[in-house]
Amino acid sequence: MSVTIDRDGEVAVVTVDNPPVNALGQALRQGLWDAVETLDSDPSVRAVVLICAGRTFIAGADVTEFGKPPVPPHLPDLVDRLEQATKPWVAAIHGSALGGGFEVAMGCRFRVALDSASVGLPEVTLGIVPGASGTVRTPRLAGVEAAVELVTTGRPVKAAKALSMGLVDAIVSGDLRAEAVAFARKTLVQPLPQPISARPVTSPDGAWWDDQRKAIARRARGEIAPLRALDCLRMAAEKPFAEAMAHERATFLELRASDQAAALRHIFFAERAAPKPAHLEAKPREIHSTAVIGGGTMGAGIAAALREAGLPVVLIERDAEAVERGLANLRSIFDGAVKRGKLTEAQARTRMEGVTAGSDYALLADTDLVIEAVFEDLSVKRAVFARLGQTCRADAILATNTSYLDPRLIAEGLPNPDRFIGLHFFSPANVMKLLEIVPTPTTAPGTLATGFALARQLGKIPVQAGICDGFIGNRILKRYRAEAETLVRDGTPIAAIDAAMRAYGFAMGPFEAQDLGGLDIAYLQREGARAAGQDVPETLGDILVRAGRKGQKTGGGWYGYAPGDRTPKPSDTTAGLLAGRIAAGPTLTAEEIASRLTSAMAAEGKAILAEGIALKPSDIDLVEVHGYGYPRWRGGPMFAAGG
Ligand code: T1G
Repeated sequence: MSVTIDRDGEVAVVTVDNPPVNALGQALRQGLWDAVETLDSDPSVRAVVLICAGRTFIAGADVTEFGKPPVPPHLPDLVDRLEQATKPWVAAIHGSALGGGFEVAMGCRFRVALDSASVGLPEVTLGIVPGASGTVRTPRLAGVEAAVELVTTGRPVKAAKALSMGLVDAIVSGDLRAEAVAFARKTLVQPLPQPISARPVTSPDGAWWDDQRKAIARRARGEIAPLRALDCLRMAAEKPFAEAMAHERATFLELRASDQAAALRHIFFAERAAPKPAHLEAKPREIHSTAVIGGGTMGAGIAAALREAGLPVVLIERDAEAVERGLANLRSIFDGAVKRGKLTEAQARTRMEGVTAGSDYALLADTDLVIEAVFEDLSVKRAVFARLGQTCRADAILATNTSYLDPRLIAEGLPNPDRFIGLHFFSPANVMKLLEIVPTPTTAPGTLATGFALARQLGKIPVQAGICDGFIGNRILKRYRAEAETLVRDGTPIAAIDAAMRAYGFAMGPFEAQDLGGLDIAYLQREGARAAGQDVPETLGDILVRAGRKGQKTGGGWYGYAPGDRTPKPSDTTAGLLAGRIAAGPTLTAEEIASRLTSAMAAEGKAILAEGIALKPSDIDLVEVHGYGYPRWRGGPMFAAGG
């Protein structure tokens, strides 16, 4: 860690260097404090530029210090000290100025950002609120509305938007240091703006705040920090600076010690550890060309994810008609992104231009990576790999997107099986961040490393899974659903179970989710297992599917649905079909229901760890949070169970 000072005439340049992300640990806080003191007492210095070495401006307080007792100088005091400096400081921002980093920038009189930079206050994503004036100075800098959006969502904004919100004073490109020094020089010939803490703030009326609270509560689904952040922002808009600062600090310290913050820190660090598991030593293969076999929902989603990462894609389907359908699926993904403003028309066109489609496997003769995403049937998949084995280079990586079949059986007879691996994407594959990586006993370390490298290239969270029925995620899902059915058999109403899991933080309960996805997927899976001679007991879901109730797509499943309406309604038909299987039982509270189901997930997780199907508990938590909607602020089933 270093804080160095050099000069450009009457402008001093303070450079912070604390890899990897210039986090504001105690040493850096002290270094900056000393720099302010030094420069304040140097009459030859008339302005100061604060800039960072490395890939980013200060990315926040050092999260690894959160469990330790706070050591001075405390960040709020450092920000005040910067603001009281006798010379104007200009924060020169590149990469991400986040949390305490943006608060330090607000201690400076001006903020100049590189056009590729972003700024934000993501503290709520760590279960806390900004703790060094983020909720108090931001409304004074950019207005209450902008501050509420920035702080309660925790979403950073790009430089252009930051300028329009008033969060930065100028955007520059090219040589940030030179531009910032020039900007600093200009400030010397114009009146200085007031320090942010002294600027007025206008509070919207009570109704506006109430509307914000309702909207944030709906979005938060039990997460505390966003609503506490709103309280701090209102205090900042209605009370004097010092009073609001005291409130913010008290809230920050309270939430930092909370269970939700501990859970969110657990997920934060698990996400950062996931792409580089300790056992991965081999060098990954470089991937410059890819192909996807199958243009259905999963295939098109995977092709879109590969295109998002800038990789050229060959899309293979069995015949011309299916090829057109595959291209249409892909096109509709990009068109949807244009409609949502995520892509421009031109970007969508470029995405499609990078796709070659056909049914001739000869197109794959020189492809680096091929991902199979055809119908979930063993013989169909084996036929695909037989052709890939004849066509592709011996060192091409061949992957299957199977979610239930045994990858070893799919790869049976494949020449050079060391290049084969399971890459289990989640639907929609271009959106869902989770990627289960499933090596077989013959998968080479280099192939496994390539799977992880591909995840980084696609911005996915990779989790290595062993081979068993459903790998990690679907196996736990099966246990979760079975436990939910047991509660129904014991007399707990379906709607009460769904309500309990929504109250726990899930977007949907187990039965609503099945009705949305379709009960027949798991049913066919069970029937397949029964046909293979496995003893799979009849489930309540089987009874419904056999009665034609597959969910929303058939107008009814666990619930009933009015035509054109997706609102689940208790169904007499379902009650009638299941009547004989349901016994009267104790009425459980929502907490008891949630505890039963999440404990069952954790118990299955324990078994998965014991069998070596998952390498560590946090991997299971990442699977559940990024693949199955487990509330992030609960930390995942293993963390929630104290694992
Ligand atoms: N503290 C400590 N370590 C951090 C860190 C932080 N704030 N941010 C990142 N790291 C580590 C990370 O664990 C990893 O370590 C390495 O840096 C690279 O990270 C008072 C209290 C900046 C956008 O929430 O969003 O300020 O695994 O892989 O993809 O109000 O890191 O290599 O050992 O993510 O290039 C608010 C969190 C804190 C920002 C870079 N700040 N960081 O992304 O790299 S709370 C944040 C990020 C706060 C004040 C409050 C991202 C990044 P390792 P990486 P990246």
